[in-house]
Amino acid sequence: MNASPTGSRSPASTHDDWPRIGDYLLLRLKEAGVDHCFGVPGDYVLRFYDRLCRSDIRHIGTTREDTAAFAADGYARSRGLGALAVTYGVGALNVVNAVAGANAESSPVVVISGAPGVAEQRDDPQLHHRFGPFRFQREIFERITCACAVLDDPYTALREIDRTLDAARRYSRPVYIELPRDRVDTPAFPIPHEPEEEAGSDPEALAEAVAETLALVGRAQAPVILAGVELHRRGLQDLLAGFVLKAHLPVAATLTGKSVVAERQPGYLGVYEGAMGPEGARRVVEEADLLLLLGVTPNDIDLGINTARLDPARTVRAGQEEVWVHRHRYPHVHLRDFLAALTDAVVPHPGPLPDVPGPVGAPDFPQPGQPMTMARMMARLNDFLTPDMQVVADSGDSLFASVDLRVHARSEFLASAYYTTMGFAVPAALGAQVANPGRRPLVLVGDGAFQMTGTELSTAARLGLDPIVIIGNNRGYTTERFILEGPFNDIADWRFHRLGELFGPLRGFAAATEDAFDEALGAALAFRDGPSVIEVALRPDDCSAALTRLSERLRDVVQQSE
Ligand SMILES: Cc1ncc(C[n+]2csc(CCOP(=O)(O)OP(=O)(O)O)c2C)c(N)n1
Ligand SMILES: [Mg+2]
Repeated sequence: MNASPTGSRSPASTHDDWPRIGDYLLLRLKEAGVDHCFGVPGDYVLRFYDRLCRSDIRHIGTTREDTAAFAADGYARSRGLGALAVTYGVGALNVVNAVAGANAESSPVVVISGAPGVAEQRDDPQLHHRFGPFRFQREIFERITCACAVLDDPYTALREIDRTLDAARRYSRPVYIELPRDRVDTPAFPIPHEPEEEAGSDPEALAEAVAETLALVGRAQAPVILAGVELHRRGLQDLLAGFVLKAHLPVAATLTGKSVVAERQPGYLGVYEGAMGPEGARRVVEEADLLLLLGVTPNDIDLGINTARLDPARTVRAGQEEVWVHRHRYPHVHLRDFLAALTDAVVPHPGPLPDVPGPVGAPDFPQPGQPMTMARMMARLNDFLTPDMQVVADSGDSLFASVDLRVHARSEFLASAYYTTMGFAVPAALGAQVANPGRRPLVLVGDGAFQMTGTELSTAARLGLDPIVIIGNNRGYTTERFILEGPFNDIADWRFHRLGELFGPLRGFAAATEDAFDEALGAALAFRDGPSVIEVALRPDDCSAALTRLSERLRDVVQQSE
């Protein structure tokens, strides 16, 4: 769309029965299941904030804009759409990393940015927050979203709102909507909303792909399913669960798809991540004579920094809109249709499901006075996890170690697992709990990542939310230490357990030993009136088994590229 004010028409002043642009945007968001909008106000977006506060959508103020975007991302992963509203320049540019992450991770976040009014932009003045031609901001977001609109023209604004929101849901990716401040209250031409017809699967290609796949499944001795993140983003978890049950096949998940299947069900193998993942899952997946890759995105994290051994000659791969059976490609076959048709026709596989060790608990915990380690913490958390919790992990060892956690039901593990931005977990947990108050977040975060966006804990406290935040304080960037040690990996040693004095009301605990950790965890579980912070003292050189495997691999990569 043309962002230039010269191309836009004047607001229609006489059409008082036409919806106003800002109100229509809010209405359509509400209809799409968005009950909350995160963000920080500023003068270019204040008129929209005024409409927001009069609407059925609740504003959740955050301490920064990037955390608003992380929160909207966490919200979107639960609700199917999340929204944030920020001011021009200083606000919008602050969200670029988080929105790029949502784009990389297929999370449908709606970025609403205020902007100087169309009339104000006309003479190209030097307005505050400007950083170049006015179109620059839209151009930046064009690279990290699937659709952009500048609502400068009242004759097309409503259609543009519909188009962008449809795109966010259809492609499960972020969109950008820029609203000049003098267009918020402008009546706009009410074009009827006609959602774009989604092209369905090609019936013949679908039938052939299903027949070929089922013939292979029928002949295979040891077929295995590998479930990926696309199943979560398209809301296909129930379909997958039905297929797994009827086909009677073992199933593993990728790290980005972790928890897309219930992790405590029979036949669940654990996370497969090549040589970086747990050995049990690796062995069964790599020894399978037929592997069904469902919704798997072949990124380097899921492929264990290219240590995965997946032979295309033994693989069926179903992506969003195509299926590969060995090296034959079936275009225009949608994942949903493929999975549904497979489920209808599959014959249960005979034979027992492989016996892979379940979650590692810690029956001998606590050893009084014993210093905490990452491995023991994860083992203990496996005993404490309850079905009403969702685990939110930040980048760093929190993410890698959580490979060994088994969450209960499906879709209760949130992370920036592929884009791996630090600072995701605390704000994403805020968004996830606002979206789904019935699920209590268990946040796993390193001291470094917490120092980036931990201020959002104060928002959780303000809202009376009760996440349990476990901060692994290893006094620095341990993940980086294992790849390349240097003084740049040391950070300030905060007294995290005293955050309540600043961010409260919240409860803080310091846990250096196993008995202190158990006591803190018990008290945190019982405290439901606000957040709990458990600061776990770790040695700077302590790490999970998964991080040891990863860093060996990354060290090779870093040294090879020198
Ligand atoms: C925004 C961002 N900056 C830098 C990095 C690179 N990085 C990856 S892990 C890491 C260290 C994380 O430290 P901490 O949160 O304390 O976790 P730990 O590794 O100590 O478990 C860094 C700096 C990143 N992933 N994201
Ligand atoms: Mg650290």
